[in-house]
Amino acid sequence: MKAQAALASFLLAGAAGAATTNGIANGGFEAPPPDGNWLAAGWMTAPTGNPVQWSSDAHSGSHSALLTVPKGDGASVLFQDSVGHGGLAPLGAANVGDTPTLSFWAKGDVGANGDLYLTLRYMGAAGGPVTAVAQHFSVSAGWTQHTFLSAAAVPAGATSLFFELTSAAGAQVGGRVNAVYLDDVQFNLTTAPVPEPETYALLIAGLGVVGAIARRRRA
Ligand SMILES: [Ca+2]
Repeated sequence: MKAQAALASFLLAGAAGAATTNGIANGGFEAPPPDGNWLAAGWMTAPTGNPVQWSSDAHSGSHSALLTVPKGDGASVLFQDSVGHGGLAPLGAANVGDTPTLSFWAKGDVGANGDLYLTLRYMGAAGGPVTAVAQHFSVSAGWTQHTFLSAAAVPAGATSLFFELTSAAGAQVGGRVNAVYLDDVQFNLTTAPVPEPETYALLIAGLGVVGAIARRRRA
C-alpha cells in the first residue's frame, strides 16, 4: 500500500509540473486611468467616440468596465496584448503547446441582457495572426462568470498574444445599445507538462514495485 501511495504522489507531482501565469494587467479595473485617454490602467479601448466607461457598478472591488455604444451603432472594444498594451508577456518557443484559459464576470445593463464576443489571437514575428479563436457569450441581467472554452494551444511561430472583448450591436435600450458590464478578467497560460526521461524510468520502477506487491499478495 505504501508503494502504491508513493507512486500515486509521484505521478501527481509530475502532473503538477505545469506552471501557470496570469498576464492580465488590472483585470479587476480597480487601478485608475493613468491619463484621460485610457479607460483604466492596462486597458486599451476602441473606437474613439464609442468609449468604454469606467463604472462604479462592480462585481468585486469598486469599479468595472461598461462597454456601451452611445451613438447607437458599432461596438465598443476592450483589449490587451503583449506588444505594449497591458501586461501580457511575449510568447516564445517555450510556450508552444501551452493552453490558455480566460474567464471574466459580466452582466447586462439595467433591463437588458447583452452579447460579448471574445477574440484571442496569437501573432507571428511579422505581426500577422498565426491563429485566431473566437467565442460568443450571452450575458444575463445579473453578474455571471463566463469562461473561454476554445482553448487553442499556442502554435509554433507565435511571438505575441492579443485578446479583445467586443460588445455587439443590438436593440437600443435607454439610449444604450447592448451595454455590458465587465469585471475580474483572468487570463492564464498553462505550461504543457514535459516529462523528463528520469520520470519514465521512475514510473517503470514504481510500476514494478506495485506489481511485485500484487504478486506477493496473490501468493
Ligand atoms: Ca472590480
